[in-house]
Order: sequence, then C-alpha cells, then structure tokens
Amino acid sequence: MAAVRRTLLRGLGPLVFLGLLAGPASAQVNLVQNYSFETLGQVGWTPVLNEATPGTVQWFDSPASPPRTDGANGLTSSQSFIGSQVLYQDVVLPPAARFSIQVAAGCNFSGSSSAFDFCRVDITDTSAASIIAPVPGTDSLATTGGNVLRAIYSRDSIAGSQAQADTAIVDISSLAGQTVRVRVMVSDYRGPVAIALDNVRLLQTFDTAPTLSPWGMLIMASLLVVAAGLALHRRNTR
Ligand SMILES: [Ca+2]
Repeated sequence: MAAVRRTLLRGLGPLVFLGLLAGPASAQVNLVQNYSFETLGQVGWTPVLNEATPGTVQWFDSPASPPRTDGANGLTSSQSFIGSQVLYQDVVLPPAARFSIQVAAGCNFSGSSSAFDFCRVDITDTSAASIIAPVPGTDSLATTGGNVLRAIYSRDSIAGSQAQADTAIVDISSLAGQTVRVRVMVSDYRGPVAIALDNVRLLQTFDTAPTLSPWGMLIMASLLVVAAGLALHRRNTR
C-alpha cells in the first residue's frame, strides 16, 4: 500500500504544481484623466492655440462627429481658418512598472491638403518646446517632431476623410519613472483639418498574486479525496 501511496503522490505532485502555476494574473489601469472625452471641457487636458490669422480654433467634445469609439462622446478639433493647436496631458509613470499606449484616431482634410496640414499624437517630454503649436505654412509634420519620445499616430498631406481606428499598441515601459506628456497636435494651412480622437489608453500593467486555476482546484479536490481514502484504508487495516 505504501508503494501505491508513493506512486500517487509522485504523479499528483507535478500536476498540483502546474495547476497552481496558472498565474501570475495581470491587471491594468488607465493613467489618463478623461481618456474617453465624455466630460465637456476635457478635464485633465490643456489646450494651446496658435491662430496665424483670426479664426475659430478649438477643441471640443462631440457626440455627433466621427470620434466616438468609446462611450457617447469623443474629442475633435475645429478650425475655420488657418491655425494650429495642441492639446496635452502630463502623466506620471511610476518606476519599475510596465506601460503601453494606444489611441483611437482619425484625421480629416476637407480641403486640398499641403505638407503643412497634419494631425499627430505623440508621447513627448514635458519641456515648454513640446507644446509650441506649429506655425501653419512653415512647420510640417517632420519639423514638429522634436521632443517626441514615442510617435503614436500621424496623418500628413492626405486629402479626404479617414475613419477612426485603433492605432498599434506602443510599449513605453522604458519610460518608467518619468513624467511624460500625451500630446495631440493639429495644423491647418490649406485645410480645414480636424482630428477625431477617443479612448486614449496609457495603461499600467500590474502582476497580481497567482490564483488557483480551475484545473488546480480540481486537482486539489482529487488529492483530498485520495488522502482521505488512504487515511481510511490505513485505519481499517490496523
Ligand atoms: Ca468617448
């Protein structure tokens, strides 16, 4: 009987180990305030405008325009004349953690476009230079790339509308411990140009404690039954 018991324990041991090692599980939290632009006024976001000539240049939440891949509202820009604009939010990335960013974006050119018409979303440093709105007709997408730590999205010099879609996920874990800037930039020279943005996900990923998987629970229950049976057998054979 002892041999049977040893065999059972040898067989079940690795299975229990594998069952228990279902984790570690992970959880994510979005570090961006008003990431879905559901609240009018874009709490957490700061606008910077550069109107080359008098006109209406602004950011606003829109329930009707293209930007609404998450919830009821999204962010869009409005420019009725030549101008450019920046919207940004600074985010503290705790040290020794994992981070990624992804946005839903589209950029529409309703007029003839030029090299000075563009939309872009970047992770930049927090320098003053990073939030200088482009000079329409002078700064192109390429010349406003300074201070960029990671490029997230851009569309340049393409006339017509673009459906809003998720960008590729960009891993920014190497920036852990820094304060970074989520910067949205639109420049209109021949436009009008308008970005459609929603669902900004700058995610911190946490590893959580290993959890007992369904297989682990089944194996543990089986082990208890076997142990009880062995104990009963031993008592009955004394
Ligand atoms: Ca939204």
